[in-house]
Amino acid sequence: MKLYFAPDTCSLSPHIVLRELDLPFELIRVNNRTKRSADGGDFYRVNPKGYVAALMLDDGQVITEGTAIVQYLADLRPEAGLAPPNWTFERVRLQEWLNFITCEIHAGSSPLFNSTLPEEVKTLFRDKLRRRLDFVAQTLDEPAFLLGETFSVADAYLFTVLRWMNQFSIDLKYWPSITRYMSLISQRRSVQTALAAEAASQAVP
Ligand SMILES: N[C@@H](CCC(=O)N[C@@H](CS)C(=O)NCC(=O)O)C(=O)O
Repeated sequence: MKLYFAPDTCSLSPHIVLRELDLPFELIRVNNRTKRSADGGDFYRVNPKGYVAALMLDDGQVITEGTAIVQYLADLRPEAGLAPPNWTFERVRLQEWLNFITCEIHAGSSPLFNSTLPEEVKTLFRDKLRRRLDFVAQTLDEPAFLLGETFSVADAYLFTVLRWMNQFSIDLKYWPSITRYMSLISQRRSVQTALAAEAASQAVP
C-alpha cells in the first residue's frame, strides 16, 4: 500500500493508523501547491480531487476521504480493536464521531487556514470551533478515549485536527480534559514514529 500525505495535514490520521496496525506501507509525500508527488507523478492522477490523504492499494485501487481510509485499515486487522466490528451499535458510535470530526472540526477549521479571510469572519469560525471543542471536552471528562477505554481510529483523527488549533489562536489549555488527551495520544509510539517520518521526509518541488 502507498499512503499519499502532506506533513501536518489530515493525512497524519491514516498514517498513525497504519503504524498502530503495523501494516507494511510506503509513504509518498505530496506537494499540495504544485500537486506533484514524490514518486514523480501528477497527484491528480492518483486523486482527481487533488487532496491528501489517498491510499493506493497493491492492486492500484485508490481510497480517498480520511474517514473511509481509516475504517478500511482498521478492518484489515480487526483484532487490533481500532474500530468496533461492522453491524454493531458501537460501530455506529465510531461513525458518529468520525463524521463529527470531519464536518465540524476538520471542515470547520479549513477557512481559518485562509490568510485572506477578514478577521471578523475568522472570529465567527473560531467561536463555532470553540463550541464544538466544549462538547469534545465534556466527552473526554470521563473516559480516556473517544469511544471509552481503548484507542480507536477516531482518536487518531481527533488528535490530528486538534494539533492545528494553536495556529488559529485557540489554546487547548482552556480545556483540561483535552490537554490531558493530547498528552496521552502524543505519547503513543505510532504517533511519535509517524510525526518523525513526516518531519524527515524530503520536500517535493
Ligand atoms: N474530505 C477530505 C478532505 C481532505 C483535505 O482537506 N485535505 C487537505 C489537507 S488536510 C488538502 O490536501 N488540501 C489541499 C487541497 O484541497 O488542494 C477528507 O476528509 O479526507
